[in-house]
Amino acid sequence: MSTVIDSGQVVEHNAKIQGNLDADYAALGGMLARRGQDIEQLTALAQTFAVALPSWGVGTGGTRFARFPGQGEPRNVFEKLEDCAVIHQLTRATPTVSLHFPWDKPTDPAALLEFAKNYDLGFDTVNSNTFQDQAGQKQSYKYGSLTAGSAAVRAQAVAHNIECVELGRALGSNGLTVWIGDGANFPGQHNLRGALERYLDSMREIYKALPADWLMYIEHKLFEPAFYATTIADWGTSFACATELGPKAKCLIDLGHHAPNTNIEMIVARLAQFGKLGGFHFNDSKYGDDDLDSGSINPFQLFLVFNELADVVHRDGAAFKPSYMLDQSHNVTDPIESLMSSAIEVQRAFVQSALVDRAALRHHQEQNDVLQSAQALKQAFRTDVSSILAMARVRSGAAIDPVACYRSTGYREKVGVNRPPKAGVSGSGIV
Ligand code: PSV
Ligand code: MN
Repeated sequence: MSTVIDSGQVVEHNAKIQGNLDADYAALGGMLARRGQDIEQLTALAQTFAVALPSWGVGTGGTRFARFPGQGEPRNVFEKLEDCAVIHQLTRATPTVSLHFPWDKPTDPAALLEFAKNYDLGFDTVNSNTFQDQAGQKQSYKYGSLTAGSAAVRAQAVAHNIECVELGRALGSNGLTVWIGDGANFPGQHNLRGALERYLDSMREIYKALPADWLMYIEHKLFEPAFYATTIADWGTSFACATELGPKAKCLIDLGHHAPNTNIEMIVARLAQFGKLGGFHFNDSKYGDDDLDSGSINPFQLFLVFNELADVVHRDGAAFKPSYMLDQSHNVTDPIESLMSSAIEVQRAFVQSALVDRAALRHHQEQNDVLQSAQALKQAFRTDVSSILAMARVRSGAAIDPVACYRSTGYREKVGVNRPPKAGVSGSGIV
């Protein structure tokens, strides 16, 4: 196995601050012990956490308007994997990458798989793209893809998704995420029911092509690029479609794809209750956006989502394994730093949710002791588990402070020299 960053640099970084971490860890351990909680168990749990990286997140995105390219942006899928390898090396929380086709389409999947394995990376769910036209494509998606009125357009979109499954299979993936931008910008633009009927017909074709051990993830999004009626706009439509398609179809929740103030943790509870919660795209947002770093705006919401997930594990056992992925891409921070921070924030919520005393919470709920019920959650959320996360990283061979360690290596400056930008080419995939 190779590492992108010299592992000696990580050891050197850790050595300088290990003493501080040990002191913080001992203090937190003592406090948790008084609450009857074992810090060692929590650290071991933190070490099991994994979230997939979005290949498109290591480039700088355009968010809503212009794209401001960053220094040393990856120009192809191999360079994207190098950046992902840095993130995983320094956090040990991101062992897989979610690819997006055709942006990341490999000419030789076996060589790409080998390249990834050499950096101790694997491939998570693959993503299809029928939300923009690609060079050389016969039909245009301007008026829809899987829902289009034209049978030829739909056939092209179905064939692309099936190709994604084949590519994913060659890369060891076992899931296909389907997000379509289809919808209408004006009342009357299309028949609302007809569009969904065509979507289901197309999805049935893709479903038939899924290997036995694959899942298909249906990702809903309230609006954008359609501004009047997005075909798969909400979890209700997603749930209905997943139910209609069969057991291999599940719903994927992208945290940013809801109206402000939507109770996302309740959507989590509902989908889990009915066996259709497939996975997540983690990010944060304040308005209708879906690209900010996890936990940067509403960390309590992220905690409440994980609180529901912990409740499902408590009820159904560890067999419940939804797919965790990050989905973010903006252009004011170094994407490697932002993705490391996001992975750690999601891991933080995961560990905090394990601090909730479920028996006590249940007791307070049964007694209708509303204040204590709320406090049971707040106490867990307010507990600073940073030293648990850092200790988990050290024990897994990662960095105590991934951002500081990354900056000390000068990686960004080095790739800035080795990866001169190509005029007019967006390496990120997002325009
Ligand atoms: C759409 O906004 C989305 O969340 C989907 O997951 C896409 O695949 C991804 O962003 C990249 O455009
Ligand atoms: Mn998404």
